[in-house]
Amino acid sequence: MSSALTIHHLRRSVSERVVWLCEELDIPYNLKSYDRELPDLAAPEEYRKLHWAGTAPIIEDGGMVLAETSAVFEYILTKYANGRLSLPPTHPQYGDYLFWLHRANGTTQPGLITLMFSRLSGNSKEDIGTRVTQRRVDENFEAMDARLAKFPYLAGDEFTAADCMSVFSLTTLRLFNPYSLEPYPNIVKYLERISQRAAYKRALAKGDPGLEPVISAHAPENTVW
Ligand SMILES: N[C@@H](CCC(=O)N[C@@H](CS)C(=O)NCC(=O)O)C(=O)O
Repeated sequence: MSSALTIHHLRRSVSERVVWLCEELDIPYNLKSYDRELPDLAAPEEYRKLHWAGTAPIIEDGGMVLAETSAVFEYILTKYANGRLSLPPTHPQYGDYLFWLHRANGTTQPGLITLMFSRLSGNSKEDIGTRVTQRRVDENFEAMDARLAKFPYLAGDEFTAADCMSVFSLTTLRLFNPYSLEPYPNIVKYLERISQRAAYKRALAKGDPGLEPVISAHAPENTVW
């Protein structure tokens, strides 16, 4: 079915989150998928021409072209969700919802990417940037694990867009930065629950056919680099 909304999805990338969000919302969209290119696993030129940012995700809606996951999420949630997958300001867990929604792209994902490039550059784990980032990432996972010991989802009792924002950094990203989740049993149980969601399965099947959800506690061995 043709729709006004098009998701330009770079396979094995954060744009997986947008495909999943639309599947959870059950809204119609056109999916255009692209592969990364060697040697840097960058988006292809065709993709980079869509928006000056050149990074996934990019969506089009009517004549509008939008990049940056947080902006894309806000756009889709505001325009198409009719209140679904977010909590209203009157909800007691509204603050938690906002925190985890924004924590994903504000801190978790940039921290993990910094560690990935640090490792690929051969930096010592004792370099100040690596050391400080590793501490922040560890603290982040400890807090996330403690949260998920008390609640089934990051916002709390309900599955929300905060989960759709956060899961990539815990799963597919580990193909690029293969870290272990063994110290965080509640995160691992959470990923098991997430992987059972029909919309998550559909999103991976459509956007990244053949990709097994990276939900095991140990660091994956079949990495991309
Ligand atoms: N903060 C940005 C980060 C986007 C980003 O770095 N996307 C990566 C995929 S995980 C990308 O497009 N890489 C390919 C490239 O830089 O050419 C967002 O969430 O939209």
